[in-house]
Amino acid sequence: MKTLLVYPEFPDTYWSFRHALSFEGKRSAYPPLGLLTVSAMLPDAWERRLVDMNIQPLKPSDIKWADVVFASAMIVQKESLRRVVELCKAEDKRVVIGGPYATSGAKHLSQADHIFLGEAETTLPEFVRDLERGAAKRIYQAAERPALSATPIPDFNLADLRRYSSMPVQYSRGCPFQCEFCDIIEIYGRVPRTKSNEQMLAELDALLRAGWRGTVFIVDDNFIGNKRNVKRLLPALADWSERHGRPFTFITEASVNLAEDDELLDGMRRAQFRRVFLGIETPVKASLKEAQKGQNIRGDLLHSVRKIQSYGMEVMAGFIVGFDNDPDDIFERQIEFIRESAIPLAMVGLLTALPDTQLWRRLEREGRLLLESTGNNTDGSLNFVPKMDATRLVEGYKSIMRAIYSPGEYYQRALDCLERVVADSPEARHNNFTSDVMTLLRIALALGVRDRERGEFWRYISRALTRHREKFAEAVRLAAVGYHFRKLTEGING
Ligand code: B12
Ligand code: SF4
Repeated sequence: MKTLLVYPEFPDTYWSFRHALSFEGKRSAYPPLGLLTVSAMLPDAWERRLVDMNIQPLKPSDIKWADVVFASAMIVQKESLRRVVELCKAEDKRVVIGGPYATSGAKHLSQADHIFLGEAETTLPEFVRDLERGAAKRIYQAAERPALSATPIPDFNLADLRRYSSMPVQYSRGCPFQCEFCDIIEIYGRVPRTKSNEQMLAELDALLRAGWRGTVFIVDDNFIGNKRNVKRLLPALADWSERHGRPFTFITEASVNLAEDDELLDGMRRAQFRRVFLGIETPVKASLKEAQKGQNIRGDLLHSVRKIQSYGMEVMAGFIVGFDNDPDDIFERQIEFIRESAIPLAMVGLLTALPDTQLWRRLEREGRLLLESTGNNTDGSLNFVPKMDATRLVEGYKSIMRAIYSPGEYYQRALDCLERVVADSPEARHNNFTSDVMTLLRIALALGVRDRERGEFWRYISRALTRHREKFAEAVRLAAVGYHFRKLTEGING
């Protein structure tokens, strides 16, 4: 069976990092882990090819080659997915779809032959058996959420790893919290399931064998969802890292209560975690309460951020405006918080009701739902009727983005972050010396010569060199990412 695995295109969003990636000569941040995992679950005898449309076009010859096409997508890729399905059906190919969008938006994908709802560890082997006896069903949904012991090592070799800036691995699925807007707990459940230490280390071995060095993103929605197991993993991870000469630097996502646990923080520092994404959402307690985000109300959020930074980890964070309880001065308060927290990468979005979430159900009951979300919470579109005047909300949102990504504000946060985050060794590098120099030259040319804000760039670089010479590579990386965010902000502000 010739199997074509297709990952549809993302729009140009904050998360695409496209403007920053081009400096490194890369087109995309991560290969599609869902499809690499699905590929590893297929029978050995099946031939496979991957087309990640974020780095290469889907050619008619790819479709013609295939007997069956597997596609995976998030909601934000839905338009591209729809086109992929149409193209493949025009060639009369069997099309199988899965992933988060298929799970929550399957009703819109009527053209696909087979739809996988949720995780595929138990349903994919069932589908292969059904297909072989000519009785494959249209919908596959697992009766229960699978234990991750059934998850194989992803087929990393299927992707051309050199085209990406980082590699993804997954340790756990699910999160114990119950934030109202969150679809993770609907898709992956509230009981975090983890892989074993052996599974995780085997995945890292596989990445190492595939030639990878550099950043590895542990894509869990909440890496510390199962604290007991994570505390067992971290020493093994630190030990693996030392034995292999620290080839990887880790990034992950975690809930804010990470700051309450020194043992975890210390374990993460030893295991080479350098960046962590937190769901902070808002400094307004009434809005956090409305979002059922009790874990963010317990302590002082600014203090929590500072504490995590003191363990050598840069904090990135998500922020949201549009809660019913947001006060009139919410926009100024978010700007102030982001400034004081020294979080360079602040992903501010408008509240979005994703399908099948508690928020979706409440807004539906209240008659406030408008349409399905675009999936991109930074494009300035609202899919529900907010309490605040909608125009004021969207304008206020844009004003936050303009303020926090103006060069002066951004570079100051980056410098404050470099000051606070002290790591005991440099980050693992993916590129060799020559490509590092090329990257630096491209950044200097774009930000230091062509950009109208070049004065701010050189002021930042000279301050970074005087105060944080040993972190020069970090300072340059932050400048590149800041440039990406500024370019997109200019886009949403017209
Ligand atoms: C890594 C990640 C990213 C990476 C994507 C990298 C990449 N190339 O894949 C980055 C950081 C770029 C990203 C960005 C965004 N992301 Co994202 N992301 C994730 C995250 C944390 C992990 C994805 C992953 O690798 N999972 C591990 C794999 C193994 O799991 P899986 O994909 O679910 O695959 C399993 C099954 O679904 C199934 N399966 C998957 N595909 C297929 C296909 C077939 C044919 C079959 C049979 C089965 C199958 O089999 C697998 C094994 O069981 C998920 C959360 C999560 N827990 O999955 C969010 C998530 C997918 N992202 C989400 C969102 C909303 C976004 C953004 C829109 C955020 C934003 N507001 O801007 C952006 C959009 C991207 C862009 N450029 O604009 C949502 C999607 C919601 C939805 N219903 O579609 C999720 C669920 C998180 C969330 N709740 O916010 N993301
Ligand atoms: S902490 Fe994050 S992953 Fe967990 S329920 Fe809240 S938003 Fe979802």
